Amino acid sequence: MERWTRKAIWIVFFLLFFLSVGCSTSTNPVSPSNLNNTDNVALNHNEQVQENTDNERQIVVGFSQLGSESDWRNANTRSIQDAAKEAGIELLFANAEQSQEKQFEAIRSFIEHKVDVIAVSPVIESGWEPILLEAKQAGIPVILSDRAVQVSDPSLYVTIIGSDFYEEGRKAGKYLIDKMRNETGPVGIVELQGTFGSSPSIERGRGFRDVIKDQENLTILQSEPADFTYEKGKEVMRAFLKERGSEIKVLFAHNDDMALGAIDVIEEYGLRPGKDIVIISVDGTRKAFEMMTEGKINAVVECNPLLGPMLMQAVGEIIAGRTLPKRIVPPESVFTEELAEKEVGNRQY
Ligand code: GZL
Repeated sequence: MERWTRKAIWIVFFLLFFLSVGCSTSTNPVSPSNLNNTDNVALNHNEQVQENTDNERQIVVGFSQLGSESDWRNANTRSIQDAAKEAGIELLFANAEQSQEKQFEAIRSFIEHKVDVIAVSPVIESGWEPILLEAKQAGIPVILSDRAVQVSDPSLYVTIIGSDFYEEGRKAGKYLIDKMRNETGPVGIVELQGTFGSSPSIERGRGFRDVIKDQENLTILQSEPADFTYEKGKEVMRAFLKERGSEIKVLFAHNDDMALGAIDVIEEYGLRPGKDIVIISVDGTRKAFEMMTEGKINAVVECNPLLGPMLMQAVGEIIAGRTLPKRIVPPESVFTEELAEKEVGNRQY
């Protein structure tokens, strides 16, 4: 073989070698030193994903939704499904219908499927350490959507995208103090709690109590879980009226569906919701705004279910190997009956 031919072959070989090395190394913009160990999980996983993504593989997110108990929940599901589609992300969706065990099963199936990111809206706060450890050991980052978990090791999830439920409870309490500022007599309150053991129920109740605790005329007569549903709200409010009747001057409902159920039984009982019984609710669904325009609900503390775009943005940040804040809180407000007419047409859920 001619000398110059051999030289040409070597040159081509070295060119091909350096070209192949150059395009396969994924460069992460974030150095491992400034990541905590969850982010390291994300980083290690991202190197794998980065190589896959180089080959144009679609990102896959496994999402364990807790149920379909309320208008808020259904709007939350639609928002996440629509945002995944918009972002070109494949969403594996599992509805647990209020069962934590089904959420664990769904997460195990996501791990087996080797999804890129797991998102979960935890039905209750407790019991999450083991399954979140399984996800971490599999190198799959977890994002909490909507509700929180109680874990000793916060590195078990990358971030939580959800409302400040404690602040929502405080807003409800502040509204009530202002609403009752001219009331001298005792003001009996009943409270429809959400799902027992869930972070919104625990925190809304805590925030509400912290704000009203020094108001001598405000007394919580009864407080029971009603699972964030319309039917259970009717059932528990009916029991409250049977036991406490006209002592009840205020209802604090942890969500609109329970408030709507309570309104129906208050009217059956012969009292006027929003007048004989002041009603404060949480979420801000269109139905609640319609009740406010009719004067049957006095105030709604908004809780934003439209978390889909923020969730998919967070997925993108993780895949790119960037770190995220430990908490992402959506914008939300408080609406009173005076504002309802103007706002009802703007409601997206
Ligand atoms: C709050 C969410 C709650 C809503 C309810 O972020 O978890 O669950 O307030 C829903 O309507 O059922």
